[in-house]
Amino acid sequence: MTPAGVSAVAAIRVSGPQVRDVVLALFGERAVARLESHKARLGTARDPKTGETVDSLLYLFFEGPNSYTGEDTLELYPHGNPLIVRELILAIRKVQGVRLAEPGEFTRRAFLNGKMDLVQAESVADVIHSANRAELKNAHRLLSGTLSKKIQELNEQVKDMSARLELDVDFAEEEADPDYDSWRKRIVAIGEKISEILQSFRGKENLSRLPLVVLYGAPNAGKSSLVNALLGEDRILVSSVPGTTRDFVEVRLFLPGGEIRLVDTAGIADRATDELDALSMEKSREILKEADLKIHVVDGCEFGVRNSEFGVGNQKSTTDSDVTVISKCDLLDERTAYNLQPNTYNLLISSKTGEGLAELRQKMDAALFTEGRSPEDIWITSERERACLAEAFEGVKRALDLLQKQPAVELLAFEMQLVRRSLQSVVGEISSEDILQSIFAGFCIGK
Ligand SMILES: Nc1nc2c(ncn2[C@@H]2O[C@H](COP(=O)(O)OP(=O)(O)OP(=O)(O)O)[C@@H](O)[C@H]2O)c(=O)[nH]1
Ligand SMILES: [Mg+2]
Repeated sequence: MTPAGVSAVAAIRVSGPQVRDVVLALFGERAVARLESHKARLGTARDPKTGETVDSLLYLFFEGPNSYTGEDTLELYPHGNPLIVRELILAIRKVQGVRLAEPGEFTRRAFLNGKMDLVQAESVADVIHSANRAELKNAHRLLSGTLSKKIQELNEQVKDMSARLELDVDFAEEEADPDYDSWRKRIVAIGEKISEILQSFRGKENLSRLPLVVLYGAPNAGKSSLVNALLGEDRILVSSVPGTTRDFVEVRLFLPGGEIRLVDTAGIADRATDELDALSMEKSREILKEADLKIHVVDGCEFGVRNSEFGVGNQKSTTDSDVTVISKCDLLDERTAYNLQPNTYNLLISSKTGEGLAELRQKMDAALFTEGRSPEDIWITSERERACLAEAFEGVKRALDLLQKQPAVELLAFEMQLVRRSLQSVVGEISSEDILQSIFAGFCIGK
């Protein structure tokens, strides 16, 4: 369950009918006799063949069906030394019938054993890979079955309708003309609900893609100092010599809404002093093009001077940045600060005193993460779910078309059956081996 590498503790999951055999092999007969569901125990795991100690560790047993997969499950928490983890896995594999899990196999089993439907199973990957709070919240909603419930309700409505339509087919001769208008209304209502979910699709391409914020400005403006101040540590070299930063430097920063990539660039001057300088500036311009948010850092001292000498209009490049900050405000005397025009910048900041940093964080957060913050929002992220829903929607359109042109109960019943099948495949009531294969192949091993 945990990635490779050294950690305090690692976690390994074993699932299936042989779990008790694994406990027997690692911990002996008494451990099996004392095994209790949902209870953790401390034990010494030994290699079943050599009897050598692998590690002393905590293990946790879940008796099926009350487990993640619905089968007997064992979780082991050895010390996070890769040597131990490897040996422990090798020891477990010496038990007859045990093999390594495939990516997503535990979740796949959970689905096959009815612990969750396919929408929920797919959302597990979203829960793990969501890059910000809004996405994570949505993934949790999907996992809890909020969307599944909506689809099941639709499914019930279509099922009910199909049943009535089929009844009409059977008794067509005895009945008066079917009430086509009321059929139409019901189909329209179903179509609207399907289309609502369809339109909520946002895809996964943004999932796990961190927003990019780029700081830029003249040499010596205080960009690197600002990154350090935001990080709360001296990560990037800072000096009073203009042109200190040559390459762009990327760091990760947590904002309330999620994690971002923050890039410090080489200062951009009007004119390059040498070839290296020109290259640095070129790199800065390149990365700026990819930015989701551009922050222009303007040296407060410079700004004050320029301001009085040339007027505010000289700050030409402020217009195409999203946020402009005036740096080093601790150095500004009152007169200069007073003369600054608030409409040409967004914030006064000081990396030295910390002034304005909280506001800057807030501005970045608002600019990058406000989307999808409304509490009731839920959206689908799975291409597969969208395709099934689109199919259902097409069916609805065909049914409505029929009603308009040449209403025939048999044909209508047939179309609604197709709609129902598409809805069923969204939640996985109908699914094929191929589909399951492609869904779970993208999962992590151990999930
Ligand atoms: N008093 C004060 N000095 C600052 C502040 N921010 C930066 N400085 C100083 O300004 C100088 C330049 O800072 P840097 O952070 O290296 O500037 P930069 O924009 O990264 O410069 P380049 O990498 O050369 O483009 C250093 O001497 C810093 O100590 C601040 O908020 N207050
Ligand atoms: Mg710098």
